[in-house]
Amino acid sequence: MRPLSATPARPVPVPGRRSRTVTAAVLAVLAAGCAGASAKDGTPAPELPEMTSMSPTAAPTVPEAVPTAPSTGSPTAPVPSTPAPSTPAPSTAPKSRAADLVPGQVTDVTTGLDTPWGLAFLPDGSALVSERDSARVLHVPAAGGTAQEVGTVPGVEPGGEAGLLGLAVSPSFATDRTLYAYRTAASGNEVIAMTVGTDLRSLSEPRVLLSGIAKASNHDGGRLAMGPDGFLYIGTGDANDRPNAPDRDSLNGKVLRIRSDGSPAPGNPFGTPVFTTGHRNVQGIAFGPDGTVYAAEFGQDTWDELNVLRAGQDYGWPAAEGDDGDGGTRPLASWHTDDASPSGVAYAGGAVWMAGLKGERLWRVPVAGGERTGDPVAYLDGTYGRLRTVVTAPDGSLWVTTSNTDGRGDPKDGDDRILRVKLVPRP
Ligand SMILES: [Ca+2]
Repeated sequence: MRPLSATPARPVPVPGRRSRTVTAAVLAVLAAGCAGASAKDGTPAPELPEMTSMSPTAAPTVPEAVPTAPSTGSPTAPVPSTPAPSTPAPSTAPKSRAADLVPGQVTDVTTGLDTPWGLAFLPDGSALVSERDSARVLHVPAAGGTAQEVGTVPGVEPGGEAGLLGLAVSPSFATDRTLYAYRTAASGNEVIAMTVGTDLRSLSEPRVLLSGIAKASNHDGGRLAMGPDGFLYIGTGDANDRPNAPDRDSLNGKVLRIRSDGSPAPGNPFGTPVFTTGHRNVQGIAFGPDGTVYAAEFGQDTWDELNVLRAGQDYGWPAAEGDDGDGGTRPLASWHTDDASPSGVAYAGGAVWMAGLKGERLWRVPVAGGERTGDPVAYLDGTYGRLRTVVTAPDGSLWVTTSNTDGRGDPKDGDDRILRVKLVPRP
């Protein structure tokens, strides 16, 4: 068991970069007590001496972290059956428990998907899922089973990491039947809205809400998330053009926030769709119960990030990556890119859950009110391959999509799949 794992397994390959690890970062945060808070304020790295003095091999925190990952994080977890057999997984209402839930039983919701990307729940607990390259939207029953095609989104030009990406459902879906999607079109990335047929077997012609997001073979962002404020949050990438990220006039390398008609949300810091700046490639956005906005982004070669977003703040890219470099709001947590490469995030049970593609694991980051309350712990490590998207279902479980057919994975029988990860009280 290795809660903060893999980083020490391999030397940090980037010459000239400080070879800090997640473990070291966590050690420093724990040792410094309030260091997490100061780091979040972007104060210049007073933690450095501590980090370098505490080598990752000096592992006083490891024994503390291990018991927090009972039977779950272990790669020995049996495939779709219970990784935590000692946990009886009692009621179906973990939602009522405010905090400290951990993975219990893992089962298949559906299989046979082709690079699933976006996932959004409907009011009845069933879900819509997008396929990146086929541009299809599929309907998945709440109880699981075969995914049925709703329709194919026109005008999608897949390629590399681009295609039909994030989905979000209108808060008034029961009456307006509106589905939002992020698509890569000929002219660039766009946010569109469509009306879903009452039989869940048709989509209207798309209405473009927001365009002008540059596309590229990589760094297309693409995550959509409906905020508790009723506005649509959009994670974009720098489109392989780094100066986009800090540029307030560019929609790339940003988190954007718009109304349902595509206009900037009131309260946006610059009177534009831009909510936050200085991101490299945001594919994960989630909201805490207090409305805190969490977002994950891919690092270049060194540090992936989980950030707490605040309107108008700059998150440092490209001048900073993780805690390295100068400027920008510091991340809440960072990981070596081998251990995470994070796409989707979700909030449930006192934690942000972050799906790792290259890391092939699901990270649990305990949080409260935008502060980290403990060490990140990995679950499902290596068990299901690349993990793309995680969303909290209406019943309080997590639905997690694999991404082994995306050209970078090793598909097994039935891939790609949606997993249901039941959350249970920590034993
Ligand atoms: Ca950053």
